[in-house]
Amino acid sequence: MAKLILIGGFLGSGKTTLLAETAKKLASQGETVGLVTNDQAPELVDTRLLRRTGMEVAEVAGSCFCCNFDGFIHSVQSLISQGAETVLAEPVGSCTDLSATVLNPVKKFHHDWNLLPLTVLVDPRRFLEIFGGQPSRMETDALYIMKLQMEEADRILVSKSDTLSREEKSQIPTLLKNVFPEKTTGLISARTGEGMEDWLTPLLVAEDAGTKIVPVDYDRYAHGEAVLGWLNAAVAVRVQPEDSPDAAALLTGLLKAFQSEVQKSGSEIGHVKAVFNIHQREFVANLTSLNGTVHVREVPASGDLKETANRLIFNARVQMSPESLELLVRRLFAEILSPFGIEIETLRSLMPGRPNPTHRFSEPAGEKP
Ligand SMILES: Nc1nc2c(ncn2[C@@H]2O[C@H](COP(=O)(O)OP(=O)(O)O)[C@@H](O)[C@H]2O)c(=O)[nH]1
Ligand SMILES: [Mg+2]
Repeated sequence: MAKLILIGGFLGSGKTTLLAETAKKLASQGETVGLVTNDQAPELVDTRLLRRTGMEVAEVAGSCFCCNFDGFIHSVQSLISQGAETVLAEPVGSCTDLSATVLNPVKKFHHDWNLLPLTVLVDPRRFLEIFGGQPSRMETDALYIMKLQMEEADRILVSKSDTLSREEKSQIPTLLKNVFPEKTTGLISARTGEGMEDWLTPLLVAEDAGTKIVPVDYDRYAHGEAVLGWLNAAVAVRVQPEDSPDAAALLTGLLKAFQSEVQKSGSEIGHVKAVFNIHQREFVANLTSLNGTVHVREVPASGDLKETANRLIFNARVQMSPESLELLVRRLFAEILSPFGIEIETLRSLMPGRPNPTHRFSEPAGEKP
């Protein structure tokens, strides 16, 4: 039976990174792994990053898994038919109610798959904003989505444990036990591997998938999603073969300029991420909060995964209107990328629509026969 694992959690919580590390770990044990990414629009940084694992990646773009359940099922089926023994799927970060709308429908309609428990990741800073009394710039209904994600989870993992102080490393597990006494919770770092074994080994033989369905106020959920403007863009960059621009500096400049512009309005950032390919080198950038640090790194390009086009993929989810977000991004592209001839191939900015799930179960589906 093919295994299906969903790893949810809010924007920037570390899902894609954990998916990639889990996929590599399972592949090293001889398992064939397939991956599913998900977004409201095409041109996904995540898909590009996960293809680097060398594993098959299917993309459900244009709608979340719950609102396009058939598209999700089709992606999983196609990966399994190509030989995947385990499928790892990453739902949209602002998505919740997955137990009622995805896990339980899968349990009911797809007995031939081994559905494993729903893991939800939470960024430690956001966790401390919600439960540790720290101030938050995030809209209350976006925080409501994060709370629902944790409440419906079968496993809660506070991510990026490598960034925590000693005090936080003891404070967070205590808070987790107090708030979610009945759940399996823990700390994890996909970067150092801390907590990976403790999470994954029991997960692979667990049977408690989608055990919790929580009441959801869809007006608050829709509002929490709608406060985030969404933008996905792909830009062709014209650079002469003899020119060797400092791509890392350029990408850092772009994200820092973006950050300081957004800081003027104080709008919280969910996640800004970019992949920049230039002269067959690949650079990845991330920013996961308004006052966070811009991280840029070069990732080794190899063999078939070498991207030959000089191209920037840019994804931003920010608490501002899609129109303002688009104006800002177009202006910054023109200013910062001005040393090159650029051509915007695609640019979509949108406000996520009201979630309208294909199925919604009010009770967990019965046990497998
Ligand atoms: N320090 C640290 N950073 C991490 C870890 N996991 C993810 N990140 C960083 O957090 C940011 C968001 O990660 P990503 O996997 O794209 O999150 P997603 O939006 O939930 O898919 C990126 O800059 C990652 O490099 C971790 O375990 N430790
Ligand atoms: Mg992701």
